[in-house]
Amino acid sequence: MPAPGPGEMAATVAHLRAVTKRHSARFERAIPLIASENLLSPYAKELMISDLHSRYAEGLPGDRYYEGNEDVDEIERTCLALAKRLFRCSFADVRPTSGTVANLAVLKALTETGDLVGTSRLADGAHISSAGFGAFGLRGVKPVYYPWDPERMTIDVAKTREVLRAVRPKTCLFGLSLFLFPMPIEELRPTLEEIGARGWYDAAHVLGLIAGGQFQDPLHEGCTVLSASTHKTLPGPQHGILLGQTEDPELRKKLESGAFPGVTSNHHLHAMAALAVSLAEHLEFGREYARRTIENAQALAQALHERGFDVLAPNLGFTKSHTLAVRVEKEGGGAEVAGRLAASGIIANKNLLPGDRSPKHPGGVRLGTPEVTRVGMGPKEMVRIAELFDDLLHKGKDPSAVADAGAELKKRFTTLQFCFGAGEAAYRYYDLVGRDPS
Ligand code: DSN
Repeated sequence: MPAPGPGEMAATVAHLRAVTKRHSARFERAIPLIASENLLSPYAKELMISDLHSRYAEGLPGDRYYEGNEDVDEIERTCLALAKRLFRCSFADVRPTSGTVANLAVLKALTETGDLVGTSRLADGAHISSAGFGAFGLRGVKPVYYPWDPERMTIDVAKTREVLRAVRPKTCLFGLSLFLFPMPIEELRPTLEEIGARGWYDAAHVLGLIAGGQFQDPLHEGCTVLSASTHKTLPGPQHGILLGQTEDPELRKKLESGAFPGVTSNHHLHAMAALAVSLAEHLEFGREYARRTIENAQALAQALHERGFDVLAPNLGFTKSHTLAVRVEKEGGGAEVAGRLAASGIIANKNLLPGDRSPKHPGGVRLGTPEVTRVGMGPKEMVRIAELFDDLLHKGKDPSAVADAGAELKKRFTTLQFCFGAGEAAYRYYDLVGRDPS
């Protein structure tokens, strides 16, 4: 595509392209360790910029509010079938446009204003959906917090049983954004049954690990409903999904109307189609990708621990997921350390850790391995990344030297893996006809 032409607005468009290109180049050099980020495959990306982006299709396949949806119907039916096959479940809805929107759809379907809903505290790793200032507040439900077991780094089963029996919430949400270990759903299942509560699992972070058979399987352990975003360990587009293990027509209808018209109008057809590609790719490559993602998280945790970092849960093997958490108070605190890492090309986020006293001063950083695994890094590279942390945060090495060393490592890992079209550039910016818009 030629440059947009003369004039102020054309120059603005050209500038936006240049900044986006700069952004891509930044990430091509960087060591990306945000636990909630990943890269889209070439075939999924292609559908993201297809004509589907321009269309409306409210409703469900075969029952739309708009005309012209014959092909959309076929794509959505395929997407639904792939989702049910990948997660071995009986219900799917691929219309939520994000994880939070999926959570809102479940809240609309399962709860009434004023209800009590079981969940974890933000400091114990819960997503902001559970907060009064988030989706819970919007729906007007009140959280009932599960006590935390710092020894097992998950919900304290015995104390949670007591809370649930005393308060008897009708809905119990499980799932975290700092998700190191599976949640004890099977252990809590008899209590949920006893009090007549429905188990709901927010799988945003671990969706790809569940699908790859490398984490717990909540829909077969006691939760009837699962909500998630689709772009973390499942390397799909930014979108959302609802899954269920239920034949109850009333519950299915409630979930479907929670999604539409509850919390969406159009459901971003380009992203839904890209999701279908990602689900198919995960059926083909997901088991190995999930296995390696966890292996890398454990290797990075071990290598940081050996270099004197306070990685959480050493007695439990640090993590059983894609995520590890490092308490960095002695290195300056979560905010300062995340900033120093970013200035050295290592992208991570500050994070509240269990036991933190003030939400304004997160004591740790959260690190994740979905993206470095996606570009082909393995345990050897995790050791090198830990050395970069050590150089920067313990040995006082110059940030730009650390950034150069990180870029040197990254040079060999800039193509997409675990997808059809593997080997395609992961970060390079191309225009629609494949040219570099310099
Ligand atoms: N904010 C995302 C995360 O980083 O965990 C979840 O929505």
